Amino acid sequence: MYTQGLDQKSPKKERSRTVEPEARLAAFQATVDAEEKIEPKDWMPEAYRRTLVRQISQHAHSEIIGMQPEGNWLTRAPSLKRKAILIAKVQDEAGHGHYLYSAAETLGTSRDEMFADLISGKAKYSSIFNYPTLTWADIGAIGWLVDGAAIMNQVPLCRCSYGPYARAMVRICKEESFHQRQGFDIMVALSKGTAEQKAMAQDALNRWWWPSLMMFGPSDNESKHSAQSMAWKIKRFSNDELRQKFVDVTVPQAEFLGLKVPDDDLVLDEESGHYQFGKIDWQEFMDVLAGNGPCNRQRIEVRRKAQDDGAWVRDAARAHAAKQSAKAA
Ligand code: BYC
Repeated sequence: MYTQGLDQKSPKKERSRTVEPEARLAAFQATVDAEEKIEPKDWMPEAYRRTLVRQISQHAHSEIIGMQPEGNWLTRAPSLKRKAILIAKVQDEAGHGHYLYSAAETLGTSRDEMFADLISGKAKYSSIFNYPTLTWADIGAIGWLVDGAAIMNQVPLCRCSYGPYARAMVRICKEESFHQRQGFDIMVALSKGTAEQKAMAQDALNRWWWPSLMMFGPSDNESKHSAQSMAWKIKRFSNDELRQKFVDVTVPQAEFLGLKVPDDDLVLDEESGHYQFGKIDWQEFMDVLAGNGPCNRQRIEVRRKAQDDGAWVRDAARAHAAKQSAKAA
């Protein structure tokens, strides 16, 4: 479904001779403004293509790297039921990664190139997955906060102007909603549990709150891509708008759990109905993006090893495909 654009001439070759006349750009923008989808074989400005490859591949990498902090608890989940649910969730993340890589491939970038960029550190993935999962409550906090933030960010992407990305996001968002509910369910169980369990839930909230706010990206005045991405209807809301929506929805949930959001400046502004929150430590965000978060090196190393260990499977699949096509010929 997503590979229909791959029988075109290589976009890379076209790139160097692409002239983008005003009329074509205007027609493209008119299509976007009319809320029509851009499909792989449609003409698109080169910068639009590059922006999508950057964002979709970063998104795919986040799903794949995001399996690691959660996978860390698969063997230690507190019951068979919790274990089965967590396995299903981690498998979903793998599926999301695959849909997204497929969507990015329709833009003429191969999966091998994207993997290489992840392992070399050229491509980013979400900052959130560079933090460790120290206790079982972290699995609850990831589902509740990280998937909660992901849903806030990703539901608008179902209306993204690029068809394959928008369609992939529909199923992803449905599954993310289930993930968010399972995380909240863990937090409810712990919050209603023993004093020790409640303390564990509070500790997880303390450690995951601020990194979750950072997931939405730099504040609007620092976000270099937002304006153009919004004009192209790739993004529908700015980073700060989405962050605010997340805080407004999540603070009452923390109150329901009887937990304290670790922000002394958090206050409900009765007039606007929005929560005002404290300053985000953007230096920490920049450090994580620069590769110096608590787990950056470990995450990439695990990914690199998985890539190397899987080489024989790819070789076998290629050999099988060659044999089949030789037979057919
Ligand atoms: N982490 O101009 P900006 C998930 C980068 S959820 C790392 O605002 P843009 C999951 C940004 O790439 C997570 N890097 O950029 C959940 C750019 O760098 P480059 C994944 C970040 O693109 C649960 C620079 O900072 N979700 O998958 O307009 C379980 C300037 O930023 C971050 C998505 O990827 C960050 N937090 O907006 C399992 C959703 N924030 O490329 C899995 C799709 C910013 O110029 N992505 N940067 O070197 C988006 O919506 C947007 O790309 C962002 C950033 C909101 C993340």
